[in-house]
Amino acid sequence: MRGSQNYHVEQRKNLALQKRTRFCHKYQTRITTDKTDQIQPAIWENIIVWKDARNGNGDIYMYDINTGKESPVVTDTAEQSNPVIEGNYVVWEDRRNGNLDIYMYDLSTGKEKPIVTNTSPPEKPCYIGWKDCMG
Ligand SMILES: [Ca+2]
Repeated sequence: MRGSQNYHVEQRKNLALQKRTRFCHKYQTRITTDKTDQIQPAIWENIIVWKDARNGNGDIYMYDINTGKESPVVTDTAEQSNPVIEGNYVVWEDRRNGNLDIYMYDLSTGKEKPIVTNTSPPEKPCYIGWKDCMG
């Protein structure tokens, strides 16, 4: 009797798992199929951006949910990482100049531009700012 009860409990668990799996698959859409890592996703309205390793280093790619179209945002040979998106602007960390800088891509114009390319360590501008404030 006990073995039979365990069997029915296991059957109910398996059924619940199958329903949950079907539910998840119904509402999930795979947007990348490349064999390398796609990580650090961020989303704004219908655009998803992420760090992509398909070219052998970190790049930034995007996917438009409305069109189903994937496209590169930046594929520079240096490392790009940690993308964020808001409105038409994609912003990320970029090592193309040998240290971490911040770059931006404007979706409305298709233009990329550096935001911060200071070669100093991040502590130095803060320290100079502090000294300037103190006179
Ligand atoms: Ca890159």
